[in-house]
Amino acid sequence: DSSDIEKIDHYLANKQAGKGKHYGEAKGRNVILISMESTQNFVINQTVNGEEITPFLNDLIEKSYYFSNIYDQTAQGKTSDSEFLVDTGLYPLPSGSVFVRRPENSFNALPEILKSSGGYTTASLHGNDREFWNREAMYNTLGYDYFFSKRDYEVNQENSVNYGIKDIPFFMQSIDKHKQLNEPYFAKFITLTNHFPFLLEEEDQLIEPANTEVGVVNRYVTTVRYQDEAIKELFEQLKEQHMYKDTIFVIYGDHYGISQKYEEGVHELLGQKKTPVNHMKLQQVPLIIHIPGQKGKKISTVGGQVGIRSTVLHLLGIPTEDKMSFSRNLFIRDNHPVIFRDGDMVTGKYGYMDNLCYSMKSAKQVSRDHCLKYQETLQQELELNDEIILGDLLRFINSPNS
Ligand code: GP9
Ligand code: MN
Repeated sequence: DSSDIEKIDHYLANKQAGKGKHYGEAKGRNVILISMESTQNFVINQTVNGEEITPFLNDLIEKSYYFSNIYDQTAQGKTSDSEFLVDTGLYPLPSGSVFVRRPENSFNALPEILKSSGGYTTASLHGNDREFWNREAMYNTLGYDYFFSKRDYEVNQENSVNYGIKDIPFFMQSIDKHKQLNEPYFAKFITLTNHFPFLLEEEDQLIEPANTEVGVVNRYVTTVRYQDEAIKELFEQLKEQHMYKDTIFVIYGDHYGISQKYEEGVHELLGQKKTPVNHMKLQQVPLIIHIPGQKGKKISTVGGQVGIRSTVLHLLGIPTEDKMSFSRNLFIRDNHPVIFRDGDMVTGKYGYMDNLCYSMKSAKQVSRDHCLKYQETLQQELELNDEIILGDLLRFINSPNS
């Protein structure tokens, strides 16, 4: 009821005060989000047999804001959880996917905010079926005007692999749909080729597979390399169509690709020891925000995917103080813990995993007190989060007339 809302509002208010240095830098621009399937941060600036895995992204980073310490906060809802984190600034549920469980809720999501504060047209583009992850229903709730899905693409055996249409034909066929959106627009592209078990025909392999003991990891390198090429070709197309300059690009990994079961192969590839801290660091996903014409800057603040929404709104010059979410602007984020759905957490200094506390610097186990002092915040945030989602509490503040 409304007392719950007050309690939550009290907790969330003021946490995001102030306008940082980058406020409004991308005001009025079109927004293109690229959700990169299963893309972990370790591939960035990493070579295999002397070849870069992500040559295009490595170049792009030099002229972008590159957030190099951002953690995957998804749970069982995988891609749908990452979409939820970005659009709502809330955490996913501990089990299942919010997309499937709560499609009728009110969320005051990013597409809705962009529509009401900036007159944006909003769209999601993805080569899978509309029903997958209950996207069709949830996208209505989140405020997407258009959803271009498998049925809107020409998909055949030749241009497909694994889950569906390959990223290059997906982007190439997307341009015509995308071009029709009224400006300013918010368009989300969700890639697909870099999905477990990372299958790719030889003709599409632009890099040799890695040679670790783990086949999954060896193949992963080739599908990430392919995805990098696809994004490069998207950028080339956008430039040709004069759709590049007036846009802000937000490119991020949706969640890990290599599960713990296969992680030895990554340790081998990176020449690192199998330690809890290295495992934790492998949960990082890249976050690249590119505003054409800007100077590059690496931001090493520790944060999570939940922070993407506030960061983007901040750059667009749309205030976030009045928005109910757990999203903290990644440019000015303090030492607030990055919270994982299973109760683990990480700060700049400490990582809490399976009830043990580690120094992120020395990788050694330290007294649990260093981590336990964040427990109250962590529990409070997750509890409030679940109250909001399960009680559909944002409906009380969402009404356009309120
Ligand atoms: C399917 C794609 C992949 O549409 O989003 O789903 P995932 O298994 O990564 O959640
Ligand atoms: Mn995914």
